[in-house]
Amino acid sequence: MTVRIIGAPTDYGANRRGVDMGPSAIRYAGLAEELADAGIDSRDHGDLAVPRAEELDSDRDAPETGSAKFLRETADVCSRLADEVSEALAVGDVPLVLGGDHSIGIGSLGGSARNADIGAIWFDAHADLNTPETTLSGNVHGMPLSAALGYGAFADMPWATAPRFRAENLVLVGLRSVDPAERELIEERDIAAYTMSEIDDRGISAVVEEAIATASAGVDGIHVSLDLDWLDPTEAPGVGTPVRGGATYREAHAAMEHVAASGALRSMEMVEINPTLDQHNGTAELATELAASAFGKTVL
Ligand code: 4U7
Ligand code: MN
Ligand code: MN
Ligand code: MN
Repeated sequence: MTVRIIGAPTDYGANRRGVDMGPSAIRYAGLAEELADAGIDSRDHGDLAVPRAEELDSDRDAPETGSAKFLRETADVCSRLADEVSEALAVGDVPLVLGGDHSIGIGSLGGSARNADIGAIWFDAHADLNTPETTLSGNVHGMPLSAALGYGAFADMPWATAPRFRAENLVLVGLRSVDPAERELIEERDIAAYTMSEIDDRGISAVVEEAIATASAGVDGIHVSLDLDWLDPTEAPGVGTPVRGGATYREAHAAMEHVAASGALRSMEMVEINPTLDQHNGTAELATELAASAFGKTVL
């Protein structure tokens, strides 16, 4: 197995600038070395070209994109990202996408689901299920799952992954900040969702084992999306939308180790690292360790 590293340095989807430096920070933290030390082969395919917000004439609130800021630019990056991800899979590599804000999940899911049926586990403090109609912020990093599943105004978008990725194979893990409209959608579409309280009560291993079973049921493999704000801000301060009460260092590793043991991992992404808010690149370093665990690093 070769892990193919693909950088997607976007910040279109988030309010706070700086998350576009995520891919550099993760590489600088030693991703390639961390994987190599764990005996995991990797190849870095560099970054997608992403025009800076400053060079675009795009109006953040262009009427045709409604309340989804930079939707056209996001769609463009995500369609190129989907191509890269599906090309990697076509030659037998496992794509590891480095964000960037979480809107790039649209491209990762789209590429992973192009020639296979997939499930997804979304490790995140947030549900990322807003639509242009329900969003309170207009930020697309809060909407990638609705975009991929074709909800609301996203119904007619070309990037919808249906029927190869369905809500019944989506599992949200680590929730502690969910908007009212997202709560309704989770209920309405019967999406599997685990809050931090449930992790407190049942333990991370039981929750993640169940999540893997649900996500992988009847599909070819799973996409793992790791929003670093899933972790507690004491462990991962370098994120744009921190929420207290997240996963611990050890819980996060245990979760990734279960992912590795499942043998179901098809593609992965690590998103939302904002180096301008980080402490000594610690959040990016943590991301490199978690990637190694997800791809099968063992101690003995
Ligand atoms: B992230 C939010 F309103 N729900 O839609 C929104 F709370 O990718 C936050 O998970 C979204 O970090 C967070 O803007 C997106 C908000
Ligand atoms: Mn989040
Ligand atoms: Mn997210
Ligand atoms: Mn965020």
